[in-house]
Order: sequence, then C-alpha cells, then structure tokens
Amino acid sequence: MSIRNNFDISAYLVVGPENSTGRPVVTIIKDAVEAGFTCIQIRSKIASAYEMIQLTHQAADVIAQAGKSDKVTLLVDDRLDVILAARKEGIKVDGIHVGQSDIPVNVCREYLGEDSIIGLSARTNELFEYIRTVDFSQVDYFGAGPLHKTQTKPDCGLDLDGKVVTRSFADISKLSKLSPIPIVVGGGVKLADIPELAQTGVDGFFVVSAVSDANDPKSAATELVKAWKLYKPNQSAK
Ligand code: TZP
Ligand code: MG
Repeated sequence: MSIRNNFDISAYLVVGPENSTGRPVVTIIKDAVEAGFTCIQIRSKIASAYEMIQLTHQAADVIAQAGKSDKVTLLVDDRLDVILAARKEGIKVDGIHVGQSDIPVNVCREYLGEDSIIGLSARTNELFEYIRTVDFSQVDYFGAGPLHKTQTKPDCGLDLDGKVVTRSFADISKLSKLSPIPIVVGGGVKLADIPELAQTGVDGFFVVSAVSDANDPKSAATELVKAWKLYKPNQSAK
C-alpha cells in the first residue's frame, strides 16, 4: 500500500537545531518516537545541507531502531535538495512539507515521486478561500494554524497589517469539514489545548516547543499522545 494512503499525522513533531535548547536534536526525536509520535518533521532555517542530511539520517535510524519505519512518517521542511540527497544515500525519508512561497507542490511531486508525502501550509488570511479553490490532488495533508501566537515562529499567522491572526476552535472545526484532505493544526499548541482540538475533527496536532522545550521531552510527548488518544479514539485516515 502506498504511504500516501497510510500515514498518520495525529501526533506530529517539528524539530531542528534552533529548537533543541542545546540538546541533540536526535535525542528529542527519539523521545518523541518512543512516546508514540507518528510524524517527525526536520526543520531548520540555519543548518547547512550537510547537517540536514545528517539529521535526517539520525532520525531515520532512530525510527528504524524503534521498529517504526512503517508507522512513523519522516518529513523535511522545505529542503527538496536535502531529501533527494538523503534518498541517494539510502536514507528513508517519506516526504516534504512546504509553504505557499516555497518550491511548488507539482515540482516536489515530480522530483519525489508518487509514493511520497507532500504537506502544505496555507496563509492564514486566505485559509478558507484557499481550501475551497486549491487543487489538492498532489497534496496529502494540510498544515493550519496558528492556534495561538507563538515565539517559535513569530510570523505565523501574520496578516497584511502586521497583526497575528490566530484560529479559533470553531474556525478549525469549519476548516476540518471543508477540507478534502487531512489537516494538522499547530502554533502554540500545548497539552491543555488537546481536548478541544481533538474534538474539532482535525487529524492531528503539531508541536515544536511543547516537546522540545520541555524539561523531560519524553514525558511531555507521552502526555500529548495520551491526551489525543483519549479525546479522539478510533481515529481513521480520511
Ligand atoms: N509552523 C507554523 S507555527 C510553527 C511552525 C513550524 C511553530 C510552532 O511552534 P510551537 O513551539 O509549537 O508554537
Ligand atoms: Mg517553508
């Protein structure tokens, strides 16, 4: 079965050297994977291509060591070059996450092939219009947010007039009903948000700091996974 019909974005960690508070990124990834996170995205705006390939390699190894290569999706933010180079080295990377100003989805698809995951973030101010009009045939899931203003990505949700627009749970529920593809929501998501977020109908939550800034990332990740499962039992893929 193609990974595109069988991937799980319910508990999704975004992480890179900017967010590891001095700890090795791979340690945080290992903690999250062991805690039951289902998707890992490597994201860095400062790491070199070489470092990104190394990180991707380490992440794939940690996932394999946990016996979860078929269950945990490994993605890289933006860096199509890194994914292609990593794959050339035999590293299992499942796909890419891009925004609207990054490499276009059809180009990603052409290079990565049919059996890869492509996730797309949309501009907050155009979210509803966008979701109605975009051609989703090449996109596998949709990243939405922010739920709250976040220091991790201060420009997330920034409107044309310089204000950060956050999404209400009501908005997210609407979005979930409108979307033909799975949705993962993030931006300031903390444990206390999980019950309401799970009940909006979206397919998952994504976090950076709720796990990577925690004193004990493994227990923070475990709590998040536990809460999601409690409030959204029997989740099935769209
Ligand atoms: N994309 C949209 S918001 C965000 C990313 C990568 C950062 C979310 O970080 P945090 O720490 O979970 O608020
Ligand atoms: Mg991007």
